Amino acid sequence: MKAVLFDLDGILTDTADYHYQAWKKLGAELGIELDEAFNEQLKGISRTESLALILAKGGLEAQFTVAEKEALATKKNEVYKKMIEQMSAKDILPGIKTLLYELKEKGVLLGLASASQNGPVILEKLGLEELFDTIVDPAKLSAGKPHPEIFETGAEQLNVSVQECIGIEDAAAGVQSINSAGMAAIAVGDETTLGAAAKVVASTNELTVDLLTAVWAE
Ligand code: B16
Ligand code: MG
Repeated sequence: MKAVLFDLDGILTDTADYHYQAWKKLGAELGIELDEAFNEQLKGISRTESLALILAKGGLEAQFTVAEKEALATKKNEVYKKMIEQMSAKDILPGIKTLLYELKEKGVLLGLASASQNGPVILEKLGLEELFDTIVDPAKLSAGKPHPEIFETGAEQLNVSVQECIGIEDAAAGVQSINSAGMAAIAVGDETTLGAAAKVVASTNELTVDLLTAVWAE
């Protein structure tokens, strides 16, 4: 195991809930009600694709021009950015900091494979930016999760093969992306939605170097 590629929202920190609250607010303004089950589909996919799914849910996809959709996505992002303003190291999910430091100590490379364009800002707020050897820029990808490109690019940027990497995700689209890239996937969350991963754990606390090494060696 030479490198670990981390998803951000839902793995390093719980921004997944902020995304949900911000989309819920926009949905309410448009008369579209979102629930947690629907929100599972939004995890790991881009802002534009999330908006498309929400508008489709309300049967409103044909009601807006491209420019109007962009404005709606920006509106959601402004709400989201307000929500993340106060974030700090206290918002790192349990067990993550220890895991990152232990991996670093062992010389394992760390990469961020997040669909979020806010990723670098959040890493900085969490005080984790210096631990990461690379960040994939989601704006430069031709296809987002579940396509493998984001994880393949992470491996390329770190100069390692996909077989030498582990990918960690909390979203079904992300697990599919890792699997399609040919990496071993570890998922955090519910076995029923994330069962395609090589290993599913209930909490980030269970992510240890030993667990990662065991999954990689399988
Ligand atoms: P932004 P991840 C993803 O991040 C989120 O899971 C997803 O809900 C969000 O829409 C996407 O980032 C884009 O985020 O609007 O900040 O660019 O889980 O891949 O780290
Ligand atoms: Mg995520």
